[in-house]
Amino acid sequence: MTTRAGFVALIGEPNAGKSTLTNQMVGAKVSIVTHKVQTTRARIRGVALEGDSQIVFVDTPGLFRPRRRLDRAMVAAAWGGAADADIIVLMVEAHRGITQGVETILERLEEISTGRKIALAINKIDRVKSEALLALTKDLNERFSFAETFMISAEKGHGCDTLRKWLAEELPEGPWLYPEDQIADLPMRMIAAEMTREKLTLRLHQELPYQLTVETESWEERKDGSARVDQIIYVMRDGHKGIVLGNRGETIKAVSKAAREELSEFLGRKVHLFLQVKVRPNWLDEKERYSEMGLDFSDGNA
Ligand SMILES: Nc1nc2c(ncn2[C@@H]2O[C@H](COP(=O)(O)OP(=O)(O)O)[C@@H](O)[C@H]2O)c(=O)[nH]1
Ligand SMILES: [Mg+2]
Repeated sequence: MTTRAGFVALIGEPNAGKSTLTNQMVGAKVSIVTHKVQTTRARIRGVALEGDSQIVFVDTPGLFRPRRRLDRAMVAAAWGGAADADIIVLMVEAHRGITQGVETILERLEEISTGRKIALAINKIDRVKSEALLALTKDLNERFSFAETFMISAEKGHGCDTLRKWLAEELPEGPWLYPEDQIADLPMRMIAAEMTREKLTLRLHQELPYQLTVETESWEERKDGSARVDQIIYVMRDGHKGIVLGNRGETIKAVSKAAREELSEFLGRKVHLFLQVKVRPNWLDEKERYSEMGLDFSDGNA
């Protein structure tokens, strides 16, 4: 039996649906998803099997014009993910079409295309009429010669089987890269921190989600089979701490409950989750915070 294996990097603007597609392909939630842009901060690998192929999806942060150190490190991680991959899939939102952001990405595709195929996935087809899709496909293929174009709905799963089968055939022959039952390449402490960050992002408004980070401080396996997980939420200002805690601690309680339930379901056992909020005005400039997120601090240098 010839096996195939390799990396497929998903790139695109923030909110294109990269994390949703990763989860859809893996069949489990390994990457957090929200309606807000720039939710994904690091490169997250989700593993899917298709026939004799093991496809490792590399979910990347979105490609956008970076302003802060964290933004720069995120964008560098996204391009880095693409440059290391066997195949790249550019995701474009069907209803938004060729935005300025998409144009900027298209301009840089040529330079990373050597030695690898680049496919186009037009996502969120559930939001548009099919006539619009044909025009968009044509337009995009005139700007870059994609190896193949797929029309998908990452959320509903439409077109995802076709895409997965194509990727499975295109990957190089070789032994599998991960054990058969592994679905993600991310330490559990980080997945747990991401779950909490997702719940925070869903509850907090405007810029606040971008100004905080979550770290798993300790993880203790208990004799009764449950786990005790302690996490710290770093915020930048006292005022932010108050907002994260909420009136009489309501917000943090709700976040903690939602994160605990999700983590407990993921692990299939009981979890005791303890959250603590700390004010750290300069966390965005602290090297250690970046390594905890799986990002390269020096990539953020201007
Ligand atoms: N209607 C629709 N929404 C989608 C689809 N795929 C993703 N979304 C939504 O788009 C938003 C951004 O998705 P996400 O996966 O976080 O995008 P990312 O920033 O590229 O990782 C979320 O609210 C998703 O639920 C899709 O196929 N159809
Ligand atoms: Mg994402």
